[in-house]
Amino acid sequence: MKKALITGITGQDGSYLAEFLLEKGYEVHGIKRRASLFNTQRIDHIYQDPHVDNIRFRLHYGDLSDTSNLIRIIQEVQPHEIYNLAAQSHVAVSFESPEYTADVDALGTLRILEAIRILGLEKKTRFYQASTSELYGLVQEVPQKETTPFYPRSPYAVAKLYAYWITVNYREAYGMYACNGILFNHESPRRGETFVTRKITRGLANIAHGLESCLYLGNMDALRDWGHAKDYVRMQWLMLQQESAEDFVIATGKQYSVREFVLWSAKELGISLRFEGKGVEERGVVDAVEGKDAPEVREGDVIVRVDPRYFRPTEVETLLGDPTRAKERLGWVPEISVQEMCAEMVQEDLKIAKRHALLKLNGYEIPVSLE
Ligand code: NDP
Ligand code: GDR
Repeated sequence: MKKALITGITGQDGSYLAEFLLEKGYEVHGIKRRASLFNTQRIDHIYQDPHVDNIRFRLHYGDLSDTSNLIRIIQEVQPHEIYNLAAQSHVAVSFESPEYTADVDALGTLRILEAIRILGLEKKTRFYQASTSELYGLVQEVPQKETTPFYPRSPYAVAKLYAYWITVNYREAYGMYACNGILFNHESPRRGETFVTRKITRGLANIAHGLESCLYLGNMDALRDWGHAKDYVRMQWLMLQQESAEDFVIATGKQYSVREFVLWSAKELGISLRFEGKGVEERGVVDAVEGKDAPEVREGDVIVRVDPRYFRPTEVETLLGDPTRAKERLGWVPEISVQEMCAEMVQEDLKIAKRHALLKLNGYEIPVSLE
């Protein structure tokens, strides 16, 4: 039986990848950080009781900043495949915590590669590194492909640049099967609440149910190439099944603005939005409300405002990927469109908002944070 070790298993991608590998018959091991709360919501449905025999899913406490811990876990598990998905993954937060981001996202990757080498697993263990379209930052070519020069624009992207190159270096220096998936933004109902798509679907669903009154956003002109996380984890696995390790851009090849994502979400909720003004004056106005899913929004309410607090010191204005190589060599094409994904996210957040609204109606106050 093949064994996989996933760092970042409690995150969006980690949870989908774990599901995918379990379905493929793998024994799946995951590294989970110790936290004061369980923090396993995304994987609770696949959790298996460790007291039972022959389970195929195990969690290990660990942290990418802890070398000895990583060596011990990798020695214990002896994985055929390691998927390094753990990271301080929020670009804006990386400006607040640049050193921590570098430690985890850059050196964390080095620590795993070194552990593989120290343990003499270079020929046994295949390594996948979660690289990112943020490497392109200030874009040098449109669309971005594997050969496009990098120009990182945040401490997060600079840390990931180190991780990208150290992965390439270990492949070349030690003959390891180590590769980078340069993934463009991918989202899902399991997306962290502070990334823009989820912030929008969650915020508007809450507004529709009277739980919040206004959604505050930063740069709504930012352009992104958004895909669905389920499509992207399939590719992460495919990248480790090839004859030799190669780096791939994974994207949809289509680009939309944050503003468009707001409009699709509002439409799915039956709210008609109109934007007015420029910059911080920009407003979203409710024209009309249709359908019973949006009972609390009144005509004329301002429900979207720009808050410069969410602007970044250096912004990545536009990203558009060219997935031709992945299509040709891996036979990979995304199956879920961004509009379908947006609708799915809105519907899932509506369910949560409805539950919260019901609790509120019965006297239980739910704190809602839209950071
Ligand atoms: P998430 O933020 O949802 O998940 C990150 C995971 O990393 C969580 O499980 C988190 O644990 C864990 N983690 C954070 N810090 C540490 C640490 N010090 N030690 C161990 N684990 C840690 O990210 P995604 O699932 O969206 O992304 C997965 C990877 O892909 C990340 O590396 C990200 O940078 C990269 N990426 C993501 C893209 C996207 O659009 N989603 C695009 C391109 C790259 P906890 O739950 O405890 O916080
Ligand atoms: P990104 O994703 O920075 O591309 O990184 P995010 O969803 O945070 O931002 C996308 C764009 O939206 C703009 N934006 C806002 N962003 C947030 N978070 N909150 C806001 O209120 C807001 N308003 C506008 C941003 O300025 C940006 O231009 C994600 C992460 O998953 C990384 O880990 C990953 O590497 C890249 O995608 C590819």
